[in-house]
Amino acid sequence: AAAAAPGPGTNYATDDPFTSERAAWFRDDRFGMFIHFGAYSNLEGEYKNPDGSVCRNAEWIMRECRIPKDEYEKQAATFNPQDFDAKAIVAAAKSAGQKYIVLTSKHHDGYAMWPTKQNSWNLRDHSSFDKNRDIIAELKQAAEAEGIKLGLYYSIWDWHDPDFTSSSFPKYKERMYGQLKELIDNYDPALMWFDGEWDADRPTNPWTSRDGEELQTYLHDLNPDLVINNRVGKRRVTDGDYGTPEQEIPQGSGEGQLWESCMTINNNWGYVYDDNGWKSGAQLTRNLLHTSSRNGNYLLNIGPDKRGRVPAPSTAALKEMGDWLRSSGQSAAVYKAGFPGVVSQPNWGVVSQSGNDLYASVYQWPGAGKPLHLTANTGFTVNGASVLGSDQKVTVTKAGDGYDITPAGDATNPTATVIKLSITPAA
Ligand code: FHN
Repeated sequence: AAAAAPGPGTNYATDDPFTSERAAWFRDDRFGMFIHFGAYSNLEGEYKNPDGSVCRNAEWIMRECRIPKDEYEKQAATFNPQDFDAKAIVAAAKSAGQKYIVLTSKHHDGYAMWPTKQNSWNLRDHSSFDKNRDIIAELKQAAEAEGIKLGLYYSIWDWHDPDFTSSSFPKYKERMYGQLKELIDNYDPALMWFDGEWDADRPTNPWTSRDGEELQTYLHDLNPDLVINNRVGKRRVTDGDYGTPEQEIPQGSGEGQLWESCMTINNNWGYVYDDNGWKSGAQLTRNLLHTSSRNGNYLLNIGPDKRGRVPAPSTAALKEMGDWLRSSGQSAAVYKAGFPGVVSQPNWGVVSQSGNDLYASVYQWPGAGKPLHLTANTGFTVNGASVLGSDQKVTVTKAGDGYDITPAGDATNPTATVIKLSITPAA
C-alpha cells in the first residue's frame, strides 16, 4: 500500500478534503476502530478439508483454502453471532478514545452483514442468526448514542457473486449500487471505506478508475457530506478523500492529502482463535501519536469471534490506550493536532502541533544531563513549557538551530512523556 502522496487533495466532490468542512470531523478525530466481521469469522481461522487436512487463514479463508462455494455456504448457514453486543463494542471504542467505527458490511467473500434485498447471501437470509436482528442497525444506534460516527467497509472485489466477471460485470455493478444505496438509506454512514479495487485474478477484477469516479459522484449525490477512502478508485491522489496505508505508519508530513493508517492489534484482521501476536498498549499508543504528528488517522482493528465476542486482549489494549490518552490531558497531543510546521520531527520521539501549542512526546531520553533538542524551521518564541501530568519545571533555552528542553528531574513515562510548549510564531 502506498503512503499518502503529496499533492492537491481535490476530488470529485469538487472540494478539498484537506480543508473542507465536510471532512473536518475526520481530520480532527484522528482515531477510529476497524471491525472485521463476516461469514469467515464463523471458521475462526481454520478449515478442515474433507480429507481431514487443515487449512488456516482469517478473512481470506474461502479463497486461500480453496473452499468450494457450496461448502463455504454450508458453513455460513451455521453462523450465529448471538453474542454480538453493539453497546459493548461501542464502549470498547469509547474506552480507547476512538471517535469513529468502520465495520465490514461486505468483505471479499461477498457476504452482506445486513439484510440486503439484492441477494440472499447475507446474515439474515443465510445464517442461524436471529432473523429480527440487524447488527449494523444495532451498531449505528449504539454508536450514535455515544457520539461515535459509523463508517462502513465495502469490498468491490467479490468471490461469491457469479456476475463478478468482465462480461457480466454490469449486472454485478447494478446490484453493488443497489447495496450501497441500501447502506446509505438504512444506516446513514458518515464514511464509506472501499476495498478490493485492485487488479486481481480468480475472479479477475474489472474495476477501473472511471468506475471509481462514477461511484464517488453517485455516493456524493446521495450524501454530499460522505467521507470516502481512496480505494473507491485506484488509489490515485484524486480518488476519494484520503490515502489508506495498511499495516504501516508512513513518514513525511502528510501535507496535501488526508490519510489513515489501518492496522491490526494482533496478526490478523479477521478472528483467528490462536493468534496471540498482540501488540502492547504502549506500542499502539505510540503508533497513534506518530500518525497524528504526521496529519494522519489511525484505524485500529478488532476481529470478533464467531459468536460476535471481542477478544479480551483487544479490549484490554484499547483501554490501555484510552487510559493513557485521558490521563493528564495527553489526548491534546492527538485530537485536532497535526504535523508541526514550526519544528522538525526529532529522533527521540514525535512532535504534534495544535494551534500555538506544541506537544513533544518523548520515547527515548538522550541520556543523563543531556537536553532534548528541537530544530526550528521557522522563527517562534516559547512562552511556557510543562510536562503533562507533572508540576516539575521545564527549562527551554535557545540553542543552535532551535531549542534545548530540559525537565527538572526524571520525567519518564513508559508510553511517552508529553512536554507541552506554548509558542508565539514570529510575525
Ligand atoms: O484484503 C483485504 C484484507 O483482508 C483487509 O480487509 C485489509 C484491511 O485494510 N484490506 C485488504 C487488503 O488491502
